[in-house]
Amino acid sequence: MVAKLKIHNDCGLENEKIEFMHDVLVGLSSEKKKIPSKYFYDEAGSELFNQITRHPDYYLTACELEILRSFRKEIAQLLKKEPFNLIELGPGEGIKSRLLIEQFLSDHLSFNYCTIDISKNYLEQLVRRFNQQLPSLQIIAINSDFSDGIKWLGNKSKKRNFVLFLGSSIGNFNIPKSRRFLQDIRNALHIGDYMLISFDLRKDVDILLHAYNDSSGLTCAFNLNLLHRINRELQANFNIDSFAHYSTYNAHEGAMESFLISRENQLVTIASLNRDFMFEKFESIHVESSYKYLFSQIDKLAENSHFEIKKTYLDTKGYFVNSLWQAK
Ligand code: AVI
Repeated sequence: MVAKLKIHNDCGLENEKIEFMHDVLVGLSSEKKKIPSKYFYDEAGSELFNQITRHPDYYLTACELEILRSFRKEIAQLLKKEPFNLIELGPGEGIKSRLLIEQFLSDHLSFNYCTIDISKNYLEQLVRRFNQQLPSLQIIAINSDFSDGIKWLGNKSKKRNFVLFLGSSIGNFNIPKSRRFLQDIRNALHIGDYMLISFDLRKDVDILLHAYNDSSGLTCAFNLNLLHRINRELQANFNIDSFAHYSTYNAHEGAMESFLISRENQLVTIASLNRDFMFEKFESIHVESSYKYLFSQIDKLAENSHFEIKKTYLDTKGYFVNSLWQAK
């Protein structure tokens, strides 16, 4: 049977370029320059991110795969009672969700797979791959941001929902934003619906520093690719070689923080914004924060967004958590 493909993109993506222009203008005009990390993921950035997830220094993906392999049977047991929508927010290459889907299919669970991503390119590749690898799977692909996509789904289906928010993606939001985001998801769900959400835990700082300064220079290329993207899409003239990648750990925030640092005094023109931006030597652009969690913070986030923590799945090193939440 051929899997069904529907890509829905009626959630207002036309404004994507305007939003990008706005965020770059505001970010580079601030006293402390910044650009949101969501703009890393153009085609080249997504490919670099895929390579990072396979690199041994970036331990996060290996830990999460170990957890999913160990506990997928138990998760399938929990879901077998009734038909459900498996909803994945930001599937990436779908390697993690595939582990669960294969288990669910082999246990004959009744479900369809809805995947939501801002990147149309990512979605198309994923759907093509899943159509080949998992031909009996019913797929709905929604090209939108997470909150719009989940609202759209909430209105469409009365079935039990099981949301996957994997890859420690929540870690790229600060704590207040995480809380608002999780409350939005909770509001789109029904009482009793489930969410499997992953968090990278606080750990030895050296391990964190290696993960975000990997020995092959992938993270460096990933961060600098943001300037390539601005050059291409907003007609800018960043000289990439005159910026350095710098990632460090902020112990008080509990976050890895990444910056691009200007190696010299320089003027950069962004033609589509009709603006020049001055960079002094050693001036930084903040490009990403990756929050690392204490167990108490995870408990508080669940409580504040009206979820109950049903299970906490850990990898053997104790680096990473997949937390199973149920909507209260
Ligand atoms: C997607 N996100 C959870 C990754 C992280 O660890 O913050 C993105 C990333 N940045 C550098 N390496 C990976």
